[in-house]
Amino acid sequence: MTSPHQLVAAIIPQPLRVTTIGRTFLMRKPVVYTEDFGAAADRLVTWLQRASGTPVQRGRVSTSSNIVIERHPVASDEAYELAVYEGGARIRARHPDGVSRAIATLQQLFPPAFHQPGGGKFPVELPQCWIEDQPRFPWRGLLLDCSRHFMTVDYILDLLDAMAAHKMNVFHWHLVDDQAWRLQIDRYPLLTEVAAWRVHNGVRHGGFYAKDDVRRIVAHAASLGIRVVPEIELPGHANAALNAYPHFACRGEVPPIEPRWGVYPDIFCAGLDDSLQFYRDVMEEVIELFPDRFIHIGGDEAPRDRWKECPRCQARIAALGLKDEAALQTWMTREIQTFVAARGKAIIGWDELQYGGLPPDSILQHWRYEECLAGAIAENHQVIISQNRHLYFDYPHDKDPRVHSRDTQRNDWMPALGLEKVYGFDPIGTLVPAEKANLVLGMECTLWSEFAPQELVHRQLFPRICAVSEIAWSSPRDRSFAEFSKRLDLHLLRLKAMGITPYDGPMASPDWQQIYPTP
Ligand code: TNX
Repeated sequence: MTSPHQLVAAIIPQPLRVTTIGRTFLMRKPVVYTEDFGAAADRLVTWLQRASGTPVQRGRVSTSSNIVIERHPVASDEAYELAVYEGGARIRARHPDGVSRAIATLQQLFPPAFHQPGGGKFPVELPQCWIEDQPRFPWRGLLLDCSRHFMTVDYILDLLDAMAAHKMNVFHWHLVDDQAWRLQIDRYPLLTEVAAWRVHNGVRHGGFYAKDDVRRIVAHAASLGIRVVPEIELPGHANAALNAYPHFACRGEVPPIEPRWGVYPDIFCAGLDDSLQFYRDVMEEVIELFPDRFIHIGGDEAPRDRWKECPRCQARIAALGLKDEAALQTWMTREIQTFVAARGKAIIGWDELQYGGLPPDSILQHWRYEECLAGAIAENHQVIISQNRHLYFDYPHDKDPRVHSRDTQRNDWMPALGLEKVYGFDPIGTLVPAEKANLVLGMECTLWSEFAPQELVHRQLFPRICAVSEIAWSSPRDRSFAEFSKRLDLHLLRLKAMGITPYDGPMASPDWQQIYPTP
């Protein structure tokens, strides 16, 4: 049994200030009351009902156990105050996002059993406490690659809940890559009829997100205070889309869709007006579906060899008076960026986008090339830190010989990334000079799924995402891995109750060579 005092001492991510008085409060089935934050209150009621298996009411403050949610001028939209006292609990925030973060904290004050449907019981003993909290960074993201492996809508909905429980607030949805295009686009039906599927060793793998699926995911995320940023790669990582529409490729033909990872040579032909029109059409439908101000346009790993030999691309370079193929990529990016900007949207791109100069208002997501990060910062662009050596959760947790020796595709480019290394990462003062810290919007961990079909995603993410939630949310003062590890021990009970099985030491990994033999 965990005591209420242990629970309040084991919140992840660590709040800014926690004051306790060593007393507890016995909460009977509470009444949830709010004047301003109805949707958040409903969500809390749903959680309490699921946890306890009994109906919980919204209503007037009357009983001896209340949970009250009030509007209050705290420091920022995500900031909140939470008190547990002799009459119940009180949440104060100025915005629904702050209420969402407070609920995540309040849930952790309940015994771990409450995180399992039907696992909790009233009355329940809660620690009396006073918590003031606000995030370090406004952007605390997770990239989920649903292209290399398809993930179901239900899986994503649950993952959003797990993100909210850790106060993560950006779901970066990687929907397009060489191995599949996953987003329904009405004007290009072959994207989901052809480009969402592959056959390997006689087995068909794939799936796509219909517009209604997207709307469900965006709505659920919004209810949790999570933004959804779609990524539509431009002009590279396009082999799947080009299988559906090969005439957009420089040579008019491309290799079949297969689980061969890495960088593919065929990208959209930049000399073809139809390629640009394709992206404009796609963006129009993307803009309709995703309310967030940002659209990620990739821009990474786009080899330009085909453009060098393509008469149409060369004609475009000549007509526009461009210096080379790199300038052609910059031009193409700008065409699409101005198109979305006219519709009120801004773009995010990977490091490589910086080589051609970043469009105004755009954000750089840093994964690998430090000179690009430095360049973006020098030009006062905002940046998101996803540096691969610390935040790529497709990398193995340990130097597990059973993974490393067998897995030739993976050996060279995926160094081991353990929990302590993640927790010890701070981009400020290392990657970014302290005087430019204000340009760091936040951090995002990535789950590229070449080696992680859905059933392995939890194992790759947890518990490393707990560490990221803390380095991105909590103040870096007094950070100690030993102390975090103690809190994590208890936190693992919460995860277990949520049905999440985290990584727990090396295990025999799937034999990828057998599953995906090198062609
Ligand atoms: C690099 S990060 C990629 C992805 C891969 C990942 C594997 C980036 C912009 N491109 O396409 O999935 O490495 O770790």
